[in-house]
Amino acid sequence: MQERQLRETLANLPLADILYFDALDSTNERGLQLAAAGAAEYTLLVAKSQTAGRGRFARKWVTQPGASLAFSLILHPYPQERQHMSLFSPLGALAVCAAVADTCNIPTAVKWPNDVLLDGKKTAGVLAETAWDGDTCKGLVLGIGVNLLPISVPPATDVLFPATCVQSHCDSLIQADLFLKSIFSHLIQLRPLISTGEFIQKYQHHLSYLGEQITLTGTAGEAISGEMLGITLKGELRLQLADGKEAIFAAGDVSLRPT
Ligand code: BT5
Repeated sequence: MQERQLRETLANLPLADILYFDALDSTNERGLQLAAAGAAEYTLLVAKSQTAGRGRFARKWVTQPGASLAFSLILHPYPQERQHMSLFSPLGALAVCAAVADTCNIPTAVKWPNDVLLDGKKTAGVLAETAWDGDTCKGLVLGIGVNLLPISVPPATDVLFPATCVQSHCDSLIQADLFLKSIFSHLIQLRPLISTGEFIQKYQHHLSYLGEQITLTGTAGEAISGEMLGITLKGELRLQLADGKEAIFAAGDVSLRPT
């Protein structure tokens, strides 16, 4: 993706600024620094390559120059959205799903809470982080990484979950700049729904493993198995345990694996 082409493609979108980097440690890391320094809502950071791209729980995210999309968007959640901060990560995932649907004839699914799956394999990941000044939230940084072309897919030995890329499921040629434009356009369309039940309905509609047996792994490595019942209004996972009781898990506490 050439910088000039990207700027032309994104020219008419309501972005405050477009910061393009040939190489960067992490667009989320730089986004957090800029948010803390007062960067405006819808400042976009795009990197061709990342040397320290990251996922949740400090996991590594692989960005392949020329084949992956890696960007972060600075948001300043409105007061009514602040009750729903945990839904920004799914917002990013649903925007990626909608961008895939614009281009390809393949069903998309969200693996709770932040992965986009095509044919059951991970093609995109979302990382929402917040910048704080004491008790004041200085902004939310929504980072999205998408595998576009086949060489962006890391070897199976390097990933916790099977991976794929968008191009492998599409006949038409995927162009990074247009794909980013589509994600952003869907994101701003979906964002007003975040504080409504309609958002949860859309989220649940895309949820993979609904009604299936799954295993959650807690931060201490403990495994919790049960049937996925759905998600709560806050985006927490509802699980029916072996004893028939329902348990609720927040995204920051557990990782999900199909059983
Ligand atoms: C995520 O975390 O999936 C969130 C990834 C967010 C990346 C974007 S890129 C732009 C912005 N800047 C950043 O520094 N980050 C964001 P998580 O659910 O924790 O998944 C991480 C796991 O995904 C790793 O441990 C690997 O197993 C796997 N993985 C790493 N790179 C991958 C890739 N390119 N494709 C598929 N899986 C990958």
